[in-house]
Amino acid sequence: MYKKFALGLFAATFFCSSSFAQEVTLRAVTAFAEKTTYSRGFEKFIERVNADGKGLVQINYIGGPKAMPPFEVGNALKTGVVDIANTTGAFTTNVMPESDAWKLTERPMSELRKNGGYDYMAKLYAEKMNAIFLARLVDNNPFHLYLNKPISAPDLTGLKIRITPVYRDFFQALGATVVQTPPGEVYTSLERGVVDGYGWPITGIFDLGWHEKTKYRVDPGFYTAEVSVLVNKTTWDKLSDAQRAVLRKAAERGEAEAIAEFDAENAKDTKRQADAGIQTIKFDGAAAEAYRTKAYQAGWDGIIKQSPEHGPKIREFFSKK
Ligand code: 173
Repeated sequence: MYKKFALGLFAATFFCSSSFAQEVTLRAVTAFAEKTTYSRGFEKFIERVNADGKGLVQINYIGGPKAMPPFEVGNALKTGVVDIANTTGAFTTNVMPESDAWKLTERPMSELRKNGGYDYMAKLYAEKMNAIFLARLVDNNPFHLYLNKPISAPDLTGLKIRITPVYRDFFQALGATVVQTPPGEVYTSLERGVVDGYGWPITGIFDLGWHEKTKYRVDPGFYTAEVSVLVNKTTWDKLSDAQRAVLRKAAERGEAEAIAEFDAENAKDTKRQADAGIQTIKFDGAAAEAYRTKAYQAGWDGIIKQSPEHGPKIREFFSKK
């Protein structure tokens, strides 16, 4: 697979060193399984580009984690092994630690594009990942803790929980022992009892059958999931204005649709989980408030520790407090 990528890259560099005069085909990967919740927005984006971009720009969808491990996508994009990627900040912290901060946004992208928050992050993506942050396709979609052992207070002492960087600081602050895995290893980890629970958003647990191995969901949720389309900047710089316009148009539509789309999806999957027999462990009132406050506190502490230079600035743009 990688050899094929590398040859393609060589050919692209050799034959079109300055710009893509004719129709160009861009290679795309997604960090989430194909045709599942967190790839769907990207697949719609690709359809729109391929419909609109005839004679200008086309996307060759190589696929998901079977083609490339999720935690390698950031580096593959940076080095130009792929031209476009659908991924989340938690999967690209090896290239840019600040990317995981999107989970802490308390303002929609429409506002962040005006208040300087988008520009600040876009500059970091360009500098650290050689990437254009084109569009956020997932927003308004809280994360939750899912468990197979009941808890009566927000205390995870003695429990082993599957994480990504999204949940690490918060679940550790609650006393958990954490184990990082890509989504593709969650099912077997639950099945073998390697973990007692996992972090994941409110939507998507049915995609890979995890509902079969899940007893409880803890409410309330916390943060908001982010999945976005990134473009290799070297590739982007070679595109014509017309080619970029095709990508921008599909990106803007996708980003504009995300909030309403996830309003509907969140409600749908909440009901589906209840129907599947997943019980809720619910913290109310002051306990819920304390749980969420702790989540954001631990989250920001983690980002600022990873990036003392940019973390505090990003917090000013993203946070309500
Ligand atoms: O849990 C995860 O794998 C994760 O970090 C994530 C991020 C965004 C959407 C879905 C999952």
